[in-house]
Amino acid sequence: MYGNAYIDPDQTPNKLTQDEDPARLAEFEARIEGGDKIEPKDWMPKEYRKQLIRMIEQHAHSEIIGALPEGTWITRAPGFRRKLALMAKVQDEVGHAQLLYSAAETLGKSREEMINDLISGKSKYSNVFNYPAETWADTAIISWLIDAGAIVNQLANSKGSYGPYCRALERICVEESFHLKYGHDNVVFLATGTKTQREMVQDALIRWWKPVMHFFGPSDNISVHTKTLMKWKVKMASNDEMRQTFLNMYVPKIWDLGLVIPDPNLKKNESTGLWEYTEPDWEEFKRVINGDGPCNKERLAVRKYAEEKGRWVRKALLRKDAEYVTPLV
Ligand code: BYC
Repeated sequence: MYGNAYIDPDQTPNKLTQDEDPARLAEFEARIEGGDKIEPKDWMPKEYRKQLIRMIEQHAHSEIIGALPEGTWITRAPGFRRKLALMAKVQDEVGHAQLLYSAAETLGKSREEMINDLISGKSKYSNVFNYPAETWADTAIISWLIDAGAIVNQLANSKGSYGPYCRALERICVEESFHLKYGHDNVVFLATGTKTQREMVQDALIRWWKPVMHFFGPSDNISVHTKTLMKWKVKMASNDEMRQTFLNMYVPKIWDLGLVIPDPNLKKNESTGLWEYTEPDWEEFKRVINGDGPCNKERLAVRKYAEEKGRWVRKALLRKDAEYVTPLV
């Protein structure tokens, strides 16, 4: 376990707010307690701003990088209808990134800085997108189970305290619910298909189960930011609570399809109502989110390429480079 490596004594809630005006802080916290939305021009503690930028920026990066594993299958999708649906989904994910970058920009960090921090490896993005989509069945599992996990997280947090993030999440959830149906349809098709198709989807589930369990973040006893973020209603449930909600909703559906989840300890404890499972390998999680997963280098290389090759378009749009601008006569 890497647990204590994460605990930073400067991150305790008292230390985080001790340099703030106590009266303003109390007023701010009372607003949050009363269910108000905080808007960009409102006063907010520095740490609230910093935490929101970190989380929304990571979320935006996850959407834009998350378009890549499935995106690699557009040219190989089985059939024209599936190709169209996958293109629309991937396009949606990139659109989510745009919404989220805009929400993060309201807090004072420019999009350029955020993209630079992504490409340089300074900012994180979701662990799951550092794994390859080896077969078409992997894209089905991603669209079903990762989108499902994202909806669990986003639906809860859309009721949170920061207005622009909540509004972006509401809209994203509507689109994600189509992705979930699309993913479910693909998984059902494979799971009820030929022997080869059933084996393909079973193998994909085996590959993705571990990253999916990691997706909700480290267990509550070792999560660094949960306490502060829940106090300020940025996160509306803890990592373990979200993982439990997901297991409760989706394990029965997976079992209904006759698929085997690769965890012999997975079962619902009927007396507590909670799912029991093998503790995820948090050392592996830590390695992957810090740059040492199977596809980290490839993912960032693609983003870097897109950034460099698209520079002239951005310049032209911003009219910073006359060479590319059609004169308005
Ligand atoms: N991956 O204190 P903790 C999608 C980091 S995309 C990577 O618990 P927190 C989709 C965490 O950042 C939707 N890193 O953190 C797109 C922290 O490191 P730093 C993705 C993770 O913030 C395309 C450290 O671990 N969803 O749906 O309280 C196709 C300690 O963690 C992860 C979002 O981004 C992770 N999974 O809680 C298909 C949701 N988990 O920053 C689908 C927005 C933790 O101190 N984010 N870390 O260096 C959140 O809700 C929260 O940030 C988390 C983590 C629940 C993920």
